[in-house]
This record gives sequence, structure tokens and C-alpha cells, in this order.
Amino acid sequence: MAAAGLSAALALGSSAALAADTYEILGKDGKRIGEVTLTGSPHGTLIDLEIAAGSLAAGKRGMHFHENADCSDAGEYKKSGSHAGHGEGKHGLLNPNGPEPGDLPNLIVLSDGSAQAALFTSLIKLEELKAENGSALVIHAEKDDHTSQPIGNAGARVACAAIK
Ligand SMILES: [Cu+2]
Repeated sequence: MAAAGLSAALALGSSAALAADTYEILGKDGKRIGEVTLTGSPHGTLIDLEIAAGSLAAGKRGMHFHENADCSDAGEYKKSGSHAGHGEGKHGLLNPNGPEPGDLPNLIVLSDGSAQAALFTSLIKLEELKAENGSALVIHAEKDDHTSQPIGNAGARVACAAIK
């Protein structure tokens, strides 16, 4: 009985040990507009994201993991670098030669400027996102067409969450 209880506790312990981390998302002026929680799985990363009303322009907005955990250049977010795992000609979820590990579906921003998303990527793991220079979740001003190079015509970078 005690042994069964212990093994049940161990089994619970191992699933509870899956890492989950929450990071703040900064908007165009560098102020916090929401947060993203990333949960690591053996097969990829679960993404739960919430952005407050009035934060972004309504519509589909490109969203990717970029290669550096640096959102210190507010409104530009160039310091976040290229897409995580960037490869020449490989951008896009619809690209026959792709995708890049940092590619994600578009974020849909509602008419009040808020957004919520719960999605899963099997293209990259949480420990890979946190390794070395970390990474950043970056939201763009335009829709990602998932085909054009190098960023699907997604335009400027308008929001950034540093992940490390
Ligand atoms: Cu991007």
C-alpha cells in the first residue's frame, strides 16, 4: 500500500516536473502588454498567451521565436535577431523547403486590440528556446503568409518577450 502510494506520488512528481515559465510581452513603447507561458513537453512547446485590450492592431499578425532573449530596443526589437534556427529559404509553415524551428501560426488580434492563444509547436523544445542566448517571442505588424522569404512579409516587429 505504502509502496503503491509512493510510486503514484513519483509518477505525479514526474509530470509536475515539466517546466513551465511565464514571460512578459512588451509592446511598441517597451511597456508590458501581456504575458506568455511556455510549457515544455518531450515533443515540443505548449504556448499560452494573453495580450490586453488596446495593445495591438486587429487582424492576423505574424509571430515567431527569434534567436536572442533581448527585447531591450523597445519598438524595434531588432536585437532579438533572426528566427530561431533560421535557414536560408526555409521560412514558412507552408514552405515545402521549410519550416524554420521558430515558425508559428499567425496570432489573431481581436477588434479591441486584445489576443489570446493556446497552441503547440513540435518544431522547437523549451530547453532549446532557453539555451545559449535564450530566444524571444516576437509579434509582427503584418500577417505572415507562411511562404515569402525571409519572414513571410510580416513587416516590422511590434511586440517582444525575452525567453531565458
Ligand atoms: Cu519574426
